[in-house]
Amino acid sequence: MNRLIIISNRVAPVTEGKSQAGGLAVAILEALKRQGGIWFGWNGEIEESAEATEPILKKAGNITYATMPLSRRDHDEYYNGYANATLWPLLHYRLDLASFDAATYEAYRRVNALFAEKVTPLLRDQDLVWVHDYHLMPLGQELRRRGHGQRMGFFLHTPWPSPEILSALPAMVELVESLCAYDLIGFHTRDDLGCFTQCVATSGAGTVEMAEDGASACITAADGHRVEARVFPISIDTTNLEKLAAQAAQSEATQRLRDSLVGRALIVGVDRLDYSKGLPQRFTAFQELLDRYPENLSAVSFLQIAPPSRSDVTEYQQIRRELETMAGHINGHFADFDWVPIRYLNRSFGRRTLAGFYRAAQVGLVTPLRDGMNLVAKEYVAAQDPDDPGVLVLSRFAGAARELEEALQVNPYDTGEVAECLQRALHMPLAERKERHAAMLRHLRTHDITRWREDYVAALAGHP
Ligand code: GDG
Repeated sequence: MNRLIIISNRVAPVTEGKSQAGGLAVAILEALKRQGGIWFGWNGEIEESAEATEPILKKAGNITYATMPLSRRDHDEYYNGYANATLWPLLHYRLDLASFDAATYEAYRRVNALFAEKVTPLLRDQDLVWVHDYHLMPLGQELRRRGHGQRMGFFLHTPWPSPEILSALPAMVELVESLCAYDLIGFHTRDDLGCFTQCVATSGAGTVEMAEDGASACITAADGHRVEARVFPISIDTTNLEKLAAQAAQSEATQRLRDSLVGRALIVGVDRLDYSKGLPQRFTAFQELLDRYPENLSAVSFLQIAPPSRSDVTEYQQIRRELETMAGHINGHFADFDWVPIRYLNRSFGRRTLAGFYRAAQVGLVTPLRDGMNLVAKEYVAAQDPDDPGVLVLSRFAGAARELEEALQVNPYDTGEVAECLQRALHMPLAERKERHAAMLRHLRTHDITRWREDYVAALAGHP
């Protein structure tokens, strides 16, 4: 079996079996464990001599972790700069938040070249190389320039926006061309794939032959290289989460949460603190629920868990301040001496604790303005008690909306509609809740993280 070489910006500090490990890290580890291989990327450290440093290799069974530090300058310009202040907002349709700076693009290319240089001595001819996410789009091209002919795949975890948005990016054509150096490019949805193939065609990077079902395309790049672009919707470890949530229903944390609610209904949201997640609009929608349907006063609590992320980037500091002000304002206006409407927590919790919180909530509120997939939506469904399930209110701009058709789907910008759907969710009859939940759970049991990983690796190996 060919070795698998996973390359991602960050190598997750994962200890197997640890409850903090996210689904993606676990899936990657499982793939590596099966095939044997290397996980290469940044170790999270900043060191001035980074460029001269060789990757640190740590072996655990048949997996080698190969990690390296970044210099302060590369961290600022490549990671905080081009990746998170240019590409991330653009890929999420936020032209208004994207900054354009030739120096950060230069750094992006430089770090991709550096990664290619550092991983080169570790590669063997028969390896399968799987590169993850928007930080590393040009990496495949950099590896090809160094003579690597192995099968190479790329998977994009964010949306791919329409060409009208992306054409604002000065380097768009170069980036699309560089993606054509891979053999396989994976997206979450057909919409993303469709937008990507339009970009390929309009930029002249290649010619596109779309499959009839719209789920894959064959691209012939300008230099004649053929690339498959295909939809692989990422998912969760469904059965594991079902079990975890059933156990966590009795845990001390879940019990404490239930006790604190004294019979009130609970709405739950769990998101990295990121402007793509639509949190200010969500807070407004909850406020409208209380305004328009006053029977919810003192009867419903909204628990929003939002661990801070990328806090070096100005826009992330701004949204944090905005949400603190909003939560303070809404609570100040509506709270009673024995009830606080919004419990807004800027911290993370263990997976088991989260699973228990999902299960205790009558409504899962997932309203990103744009999201590649959104795993929280899937986790909320898997964590429900099938005999008395809660209702998922889901943004139609999340990739997950393509699969979770039985969720109450909303336009997250239309806060009035979200408030209405919250009211409907809170009062949905049991039979309807069960029917919707069963259909979604059926889908998630067959379309889980194992299927995602196996489908991708098989296609990468050339055995679709
Ligand atoms: C990107 C794309 C795509 C969150 N808070 C805590 C915690 N989490 C876990 C959730 C979930 C994961 O983090 C978040 O995944 P999402 O998919 O919701 O969002 P992003 O972080 O933006 O992920 C996204 C994904 O990549 C995969 O391709 O779906 O569209 O943006 O698993 O449970 N986990 C723990 N404590 C927390 O407080 N343990």
